[in-house]
Amino acid sequence: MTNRMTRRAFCGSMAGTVGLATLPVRAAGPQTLTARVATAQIAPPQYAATEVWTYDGAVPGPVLRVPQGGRVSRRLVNELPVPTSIHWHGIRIDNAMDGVAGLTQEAVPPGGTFDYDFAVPDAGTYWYHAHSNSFEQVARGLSGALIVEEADAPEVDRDEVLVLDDWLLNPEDAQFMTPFGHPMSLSHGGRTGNLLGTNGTYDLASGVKANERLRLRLINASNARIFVLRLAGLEGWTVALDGMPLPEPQPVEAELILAPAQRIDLIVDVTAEEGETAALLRFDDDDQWQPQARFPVAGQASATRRDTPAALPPNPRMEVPGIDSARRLDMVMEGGAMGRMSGAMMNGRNMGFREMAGQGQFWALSGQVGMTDTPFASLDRGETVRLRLTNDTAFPHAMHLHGMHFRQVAGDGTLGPMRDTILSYPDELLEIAFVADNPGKWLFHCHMLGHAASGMTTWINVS
Ligand SMILES: [Cu+2]
Repeated sequence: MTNRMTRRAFCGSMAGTVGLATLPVRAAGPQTLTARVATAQIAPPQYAATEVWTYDGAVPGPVLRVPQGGRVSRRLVNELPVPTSIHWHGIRIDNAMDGVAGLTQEAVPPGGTFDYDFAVPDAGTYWYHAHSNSFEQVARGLSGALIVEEADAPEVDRDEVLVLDDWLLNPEDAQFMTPFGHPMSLSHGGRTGNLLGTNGTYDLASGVKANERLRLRLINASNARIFVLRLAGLEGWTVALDGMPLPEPQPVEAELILAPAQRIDLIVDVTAEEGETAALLRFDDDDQWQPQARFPVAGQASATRRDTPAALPPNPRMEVPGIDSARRLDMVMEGGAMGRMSGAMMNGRNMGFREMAGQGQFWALSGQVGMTDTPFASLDRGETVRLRLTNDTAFPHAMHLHGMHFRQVAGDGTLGPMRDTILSYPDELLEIAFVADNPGKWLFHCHMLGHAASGMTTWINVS
């Protein structure tokens, strides 16, 4: 005690006398996020390091944390050899900051910068990623977590961000297989990796204590993989989807499905005992449950488990009123391998499927391949919209709306949880509803990024 006191007094006197004189003045200017080439040991240690594209040298990029209602202010510095931009996925953002190259901004050329500065109205788990040639840039590593913290956060012992990803590497040299837009993956399920991992490593292990309470923020940053997940030695609740709180915590009893770009917030207790290993398991390509992330248990946080957690505080503007009188829209997803589509409109003319395929395009939304000058729909600011989505393809698609969250409309008219990305299975008919309360040009696209690049991208206008 005496020792500590003495040291403290010493430090105090240092700060009082020398500190002011020697502390460097903090350089003026914005905080940066630098996109640059680096190497990372994402494969097991017997393999070489992989050349990756990063934010600030790391895969995934740094975890950005900001209080709800605060601002994210970052200068993107592009040190990549190609143009890029950053999309802040799931943030109900000012349109000019949405980061979609060619729609909301010009791509930032090599050597260039762009100042992102926006408010974050909603607490929750979000992420940021490249939105310029995304199917290549995200696959090379350009993504990271954006955590918006509740003023009144639930009580947990630890808050862990788990960015789930896969990488398609050449086993000979552990470098990315190219091309990123291989026609076979574009026209089928998309680019899936042969190495899976979490937070940039193939075998994430994070020590925990028995009965410890964790908040796990799962983010699927992969190009096209639908993660099927299960808990082992962990028991708990889903408390938020795509950043948005559920009205009540939902006990995790079945498998969790995490489509590309989706997020799940869990609050879990470590029920495994000391010496055991708890885990987040995934259902693997070879039909086995494999650890996606491991949690070796050492020590004990408490003798017993705690009570069910309270729901997260709701975010603003979560209601979707007036669905009975809403404007109705219909969209059909078409194309792909083994599909029924014979052709679609592309670059202003009707094209046969074979000719489309010759130009690397395989998909259409309601008969239109990719972006056009006119939006799929022009919406009045504030109106409620119901959009029916028919999946007339042989593949699942994870459809993402920028700028606004939506709720699924069930057959009986009830509304599901609020999300920004919804998984649609082959031959399925889904309906979503949202309030078009955010003005601007908003992308609506498949988040299987190869699909988005080969026809499954459109946009809506809200004014
Ligand atoms: Cu798709």
